[in-house]
Amino acid sequence: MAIKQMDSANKPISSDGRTYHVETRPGEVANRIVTVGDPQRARIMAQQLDSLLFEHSSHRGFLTITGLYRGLPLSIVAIGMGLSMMDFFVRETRMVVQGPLTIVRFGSCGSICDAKTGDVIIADSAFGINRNYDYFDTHTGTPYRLSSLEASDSMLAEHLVQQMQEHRVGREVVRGAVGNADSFYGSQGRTGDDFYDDNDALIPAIQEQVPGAVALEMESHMLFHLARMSTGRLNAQPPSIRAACALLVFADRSGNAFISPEMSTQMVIAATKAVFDALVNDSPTQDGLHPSIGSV
Ligand code: R1P
Ligand code: URA
Repeated sequence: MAIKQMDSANKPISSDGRTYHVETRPGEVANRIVTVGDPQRARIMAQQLDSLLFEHSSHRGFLTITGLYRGLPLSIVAIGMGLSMMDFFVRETRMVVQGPLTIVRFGSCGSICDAKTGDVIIADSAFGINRNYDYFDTHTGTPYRLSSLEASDSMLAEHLVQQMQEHRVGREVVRGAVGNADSFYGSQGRTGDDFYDDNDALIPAIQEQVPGAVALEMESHMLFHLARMSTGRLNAQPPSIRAACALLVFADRSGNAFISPEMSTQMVIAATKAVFDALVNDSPTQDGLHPSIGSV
């Protein structure tokens, strides 16, 4: 798609009403959203919607698919990877959807607890793991900074646990705190000789400093933080966004194992209805799709 003229620098919206990066506009995105990293995962999940209403791939790599599930509008948005992509997605989606938003991140992670590949992790909370750039010059402080915990929406997380168990997804459903790293490599404690990362002690430090830390990934803390900040002003109530996160264990960091492509696809297929059902069984949200949206 050709890049469109934007109407402002503060909140760029194109002449046809689309946000600059995600490229959706009012009426195209549902109040219930599943966000994933991998667009292929979004397409596999979309096959379990009852009908498709809308699909758009943005020039910056966001894929939005909206359809009906059990008669209710539901969107799946693939965002790619990392904190910035989650930030673009949450903020630009907030610009185009009216009323409360309920967002479930359905992603993959590396386990730093007993959970093995094929298990499911539900985040009760998330914390940030950020590279301390100054440390690499000054050697003062620590090479990585851990933030305090940011809670998920407890009711939504509970629905995810129940649905994963009801749909018998994975061997075990494990709950705990998820570390949201700013890299797949250095700040998740992956070691090697190409870069100076000083991260040999990172995973043990996380396990010591964050009791209940179960997994590492790259978006959940940003999602939970923005959800809590979705009040607009300090201490205003209530937030307009509620968020939770379900993760498939792709990497077992203590056992040094990685999931097979076949098993990861099977698990996505098995978990899709659990994630959808958790969203539609959650407290009713306003349904704000534009009536002009037809079938795709
Ligand atoms: C890294 O491989 C990616 O996988 C995880 C991480 O958070 C990161 O985005 O999640 P997704 O599978 O949802 O992308
Ligand atoms: N995603 C991550 O961010 N880390 C892992 O180890 C596996 C998936």
